Amino acid sequence: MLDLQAVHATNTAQTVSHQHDLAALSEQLQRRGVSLNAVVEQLRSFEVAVPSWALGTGGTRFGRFPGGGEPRDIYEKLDDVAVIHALTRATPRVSLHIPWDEPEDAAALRGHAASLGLGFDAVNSNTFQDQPGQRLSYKFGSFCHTDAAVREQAVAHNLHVIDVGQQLGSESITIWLADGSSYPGQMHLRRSFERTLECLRQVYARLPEGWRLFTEHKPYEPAFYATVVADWGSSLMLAQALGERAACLVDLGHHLPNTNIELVVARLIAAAKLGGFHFNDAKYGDDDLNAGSIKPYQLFLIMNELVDAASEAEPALAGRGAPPSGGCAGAQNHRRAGPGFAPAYMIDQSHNLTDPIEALLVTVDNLQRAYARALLVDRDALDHYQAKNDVVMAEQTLRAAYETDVRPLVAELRERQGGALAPVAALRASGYRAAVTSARTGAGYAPPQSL
Ligand code: RM4
Ligand code: MN
Ligand code: MN
Repeated sequence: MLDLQAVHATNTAQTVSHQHDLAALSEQLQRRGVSLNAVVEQLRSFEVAVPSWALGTGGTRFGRFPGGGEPRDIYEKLDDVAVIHALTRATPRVSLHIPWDEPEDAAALRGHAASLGLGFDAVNSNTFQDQPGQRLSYKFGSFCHTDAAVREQAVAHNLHVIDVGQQLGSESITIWLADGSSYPGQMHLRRSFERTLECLRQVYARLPEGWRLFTEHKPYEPAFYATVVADWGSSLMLAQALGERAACLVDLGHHLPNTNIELVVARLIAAAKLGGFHFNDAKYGDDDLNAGSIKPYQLFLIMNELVDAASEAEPALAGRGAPPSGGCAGAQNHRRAGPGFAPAYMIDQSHNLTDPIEALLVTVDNLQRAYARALLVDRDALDHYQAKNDVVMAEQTLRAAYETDVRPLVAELRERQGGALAPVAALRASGYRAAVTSARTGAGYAPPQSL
């Protein structure tokens, strides 16, 4: 459905200025001993999954203001993801929410996705709402519930989600629980955690071969006093108790203000329990804004931990052609990430005011920029300054990478793969939104409100 002619025309119109900017960046990087081409190629490995729930306009608990051409079903959502992938070449997978986007025929959906060049990332279960016809209520929790029958129902739902995921070709399940309490005394803090672990054990025991299970923490909302999986510590306890294939998922919006999220990431890497991310950004709470829109430096520092860990797993990822320049001897001894280091990168956002496709294009670009900047960190110099306790130069080493304008580099990667130099401009020129606005009439699909 995307008018590729229009995309090429926008690329052509920008070619001259892009080449100038790219040459300037290449020269600048050369002076630092970094090959632009090498970084472009390393950036290629950064892919991120789009959540099925982010393609329609989101809402708040006060209302929702839908835009034109919203996808009416999961098929149309996949069509939109295909557009995002065509423009960015970095979003080949979809993370499905069940039952919100439960397919009637999983095999058919998988086939449709494959025809668009798409596959499926983690499937997400939902025991935070009651569904029509559901026997027992989750009002007072699911896995933590005092009633064993409710817990059984919640476990059965998760097994069903795994089953659907298997048919779709997913290889992981993400479990976010709204379980918790809003008043002191409402819930036994330790026993509710034990019951939750017991349910997770039952789900974990039924994980298909090659699958992973992610637990996602969140400190509050909808429970306002104590959530059962409130923080990375609780999530880590669960993942460690469950076993090797359980890991923690870090949603950037699920932390109390001023939490040092890059430190959380570093700790989970050290414990070999970093499963993946839900990227977004926030000013106050679980705001689900575009990743990198509020705290771009934080996003860079998180990416820095990821690139650092990935470069231990695969030293070629150091971004530079030159040999190590006097890094501190013995630094290798502290390296831990290991060869299997491959966190799942996913987006989890709610687009209340913006066109969801445009918001996701901006997000993917922001994520790639942050990752590219992290690739530019001179790790040997950083090791060296850290060893010498040269605080100023250590910080400046990070900032030098962060302050590099990598926009031409990210655009270059997109173009090399057949994508758009400027995705939002290309989307607008293509007329896609107008086309789907006239095509998608009638059904009035209302996506769920933001959580
Ligand atoms: C939650 C959490 C989950 C997401 C739901 C919609 O706050 O972030 O990952 O599936 O919202
Ligand atoms: Mn999330
Ligand atoms: Mn959330």
